[in-house]
Amino acid sequence: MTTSDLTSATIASLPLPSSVTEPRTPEPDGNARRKFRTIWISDVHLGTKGCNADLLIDFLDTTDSETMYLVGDIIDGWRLKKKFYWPAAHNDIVWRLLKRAKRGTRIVYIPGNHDEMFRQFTGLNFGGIEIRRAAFHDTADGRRLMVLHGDEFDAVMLSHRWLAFLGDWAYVSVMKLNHLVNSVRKAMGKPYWSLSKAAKHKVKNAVEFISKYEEIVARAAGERGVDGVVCGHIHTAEFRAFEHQGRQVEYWNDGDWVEGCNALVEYEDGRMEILNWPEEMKQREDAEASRVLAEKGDDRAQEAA
Ligand SMILES: [Mn+2]
Repeated sequence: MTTSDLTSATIASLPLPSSVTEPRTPEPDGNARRKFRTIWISDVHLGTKGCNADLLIDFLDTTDSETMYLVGDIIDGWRLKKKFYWPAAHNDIVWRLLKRAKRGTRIVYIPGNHDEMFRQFTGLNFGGIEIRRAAFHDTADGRRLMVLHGDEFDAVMLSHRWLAFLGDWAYVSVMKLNHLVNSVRKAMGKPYWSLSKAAKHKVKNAVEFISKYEEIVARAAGERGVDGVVCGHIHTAEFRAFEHQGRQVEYWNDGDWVEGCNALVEYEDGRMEILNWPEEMKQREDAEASRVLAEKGDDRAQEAA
């Protein structure tokens, strides 16, 4: 066969794998999507078993926005390097993001520490997805928000991380001690001694760590002179209002898709909200169930008439 035999018909008949052009789970048509001005998601950790890919696919299939920020740790390069794990659903997510950009959503990807290999491409554009080290977002009501992943503050948090480690060490020690003490108590015929005090100590340490992180990030935003900050990294969705030199500074964390499954959204008027996707799905299913029930009720009423 010469090259001239390679007509377009021959090329068209070549068996191309369908996964190249279409996702495993087909994308539903886009008319019924909830429209937002902006969507922020982060800490998806594609390439790990922890990623709740099906929930994220549901989120992507039922929402749309003018702008979308991918606020880091979208792909977990650290884990992928150790062990390759890439199910079809993870491909479907990448496919959907590229498709979204093609449909006209402005997508800004700010790599985090787990996908830092993409930071070298800062300023470039892949399939309509802009790669940035950080970004500034102007809300519809005129607030300026700094958008970054948030690992930038790890060095500042180091002393506090030691505190958290200490808490952990203390907890493990107390557990061991608790076991020993209770063996002795049991031998002496005495009842079990509660662990709750030690557990509370550990929880208190984690809460203090998160609280301190939020404070440090908000202060950095305040020093930059912006109205607020959007970040991810610590897998804890949160809104807090801080005061910095007599001005209000907003702290928004868009959460993660490993534990919480949250997204941060901005409505057309600039109002912002943290969505918990499992809750949103439940509300949608409940609404659907009551709609079906109401229809059945109507049918019965008609039958009776
Ligand atoms: Mn991170």
